Amino acid sequence: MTDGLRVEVDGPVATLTLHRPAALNALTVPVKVALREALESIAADRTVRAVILTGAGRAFCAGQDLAERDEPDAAPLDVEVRERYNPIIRTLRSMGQPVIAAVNGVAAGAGASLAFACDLRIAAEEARFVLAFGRIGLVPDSGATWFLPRLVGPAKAAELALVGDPVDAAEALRLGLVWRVVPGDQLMTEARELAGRLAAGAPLALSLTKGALDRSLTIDLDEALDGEAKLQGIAGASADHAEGLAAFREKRSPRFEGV
Ligand code: T3D
Repeated sequence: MTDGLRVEVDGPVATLTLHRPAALNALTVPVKVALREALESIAADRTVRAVILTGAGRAFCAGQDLAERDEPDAAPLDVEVRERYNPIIRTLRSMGQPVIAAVNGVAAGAGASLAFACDLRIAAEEARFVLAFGRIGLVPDSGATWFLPRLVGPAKAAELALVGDPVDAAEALRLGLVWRVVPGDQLMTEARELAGRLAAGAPLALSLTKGALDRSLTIDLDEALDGEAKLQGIAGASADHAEGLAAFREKRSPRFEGV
């Protein structure tokens, strides 16, 4: 536990908990630095095969800590976004492991963006998403303008970003913004169960799939087909593919090693 971030590694699953509950886990510079460093460290750790990102207390994350903006040495906003937020979002997308956002409560501003940048979202019934940027005269950042149209389509994205009404868990499920909604006291159990399933998967194939999905919306079908063939060549040459075939033949669960 350091700088408002708790990092726990349990076997192949790492859990990162934003931990400033009195401020709804708002993001200070130390928290952003700690989160970036933790993600980069996990990205390089082949023993970690799935990641959960959640928040302590009643919130997932209230976005930028607004108290910090009053500090005389606060960085200009463009610098803060470029140097502190964007590397976190880039790492979430470039790391091979799947990342689950366990959205335990309100996710506002860059807190919502953090959840959108994860691969899967599972929400507590109390969760809500608030595109709070406009209320304080800012634009959505940390990837919100990129992720939202991909997650919910351009019309709904415009509604969420421009009108800014909160989206509760039931609506988020209806929109496809979250994978599942569960009672709050079952959230981490469900998230760990999902993480365990992902961690038992073939790491190389999951990593290649994650990258292919990210690229898919900016390339045409021919490029996607060529890309899939190339990736299948890589996955098909892996020991994990041989293990998957052997497990199928022997009617047992595969034991993937990530090679
Ligand atoms: O600035 C840059 O560097 C650029 C990057 C920007 C990225 C961004 O994230 S901009 C958006 C920043 N976030 C917000 O504007 C959200 C502000 N918070 C809210 O709108 C509401 O707090 C919530 C909708 C998230 C939750 O509402 P509610 O009624 O459940 O809780 P509350 O009573 O408003 O807040 C509880 C406490 O958390 C309260 O402190 P207190 O009075 O008990 O001592 C409140 O001040 C504190 N808190 C909530 N959000 C933040 C925060 N403290 C600092 N920063 C926050 N973002």
